[in-house]
Amino acid sequence: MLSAGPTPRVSTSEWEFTITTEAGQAHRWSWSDLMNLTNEEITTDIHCVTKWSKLGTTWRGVPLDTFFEDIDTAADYALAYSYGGYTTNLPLDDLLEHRAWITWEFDGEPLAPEHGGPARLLVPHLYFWKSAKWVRGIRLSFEEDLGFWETVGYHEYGDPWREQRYQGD
Ligand SMILES: Nc1nc2c(c(=O)[nH]1)N[C@H]1C(S)=C(S)[C@@H](COP(=O)(O)O)O[C@H]1N2
Ligand SMILES: [Mo]
Repeated sequence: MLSAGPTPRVSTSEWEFTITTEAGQAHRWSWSDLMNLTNEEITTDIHCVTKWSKLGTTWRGVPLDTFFEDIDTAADYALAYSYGGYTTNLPLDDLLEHRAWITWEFDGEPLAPEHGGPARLLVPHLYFWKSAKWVRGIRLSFEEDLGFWETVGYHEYGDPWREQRYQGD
């Protein structure tokens, strides 16, 4: 499982990132907004559900905490969605406390389109299918809407340490 479809080509000039609250309020960031936020370097291991792991990968990005600073929400769940139509669900808490980032650099280079460029979600403490490439936004809700792989039987949470690959694991 790498990409569930063709690689979308999204230029930074058209790229936008939107967080929509459960009340339907939309907050948007352009590429230049993103570049103006304080970013950080992230060094982390990543775990694919098909058993490979990559140790000590380096990324640059903005923690989701920054985007959520001005967002008024009581939602428990988030659905990340991408250019190209991919979706994946996560508890909102898992996006906070510097555990998730919007990233655009991998090993010191701009993120290649195949790997989610211009920007992808990075949530290294969960299986890598949660790290939506070509991320376009996050929708918040009180109920958990399942994403692309979760709808076809992958685990709704996906903790690699508990090997939560499939529903019921
Ligand atoms: N938009 C989108 N994001 C996605 C996927 C996808 O198909 N589409 N696949 C997921 C899966 S299953 C994996 S393992 C990783 C692969 O990331 P990579 O291509 O950078 O290795 O992206 C995740 N994010
Ligand atoms: Mo995967």
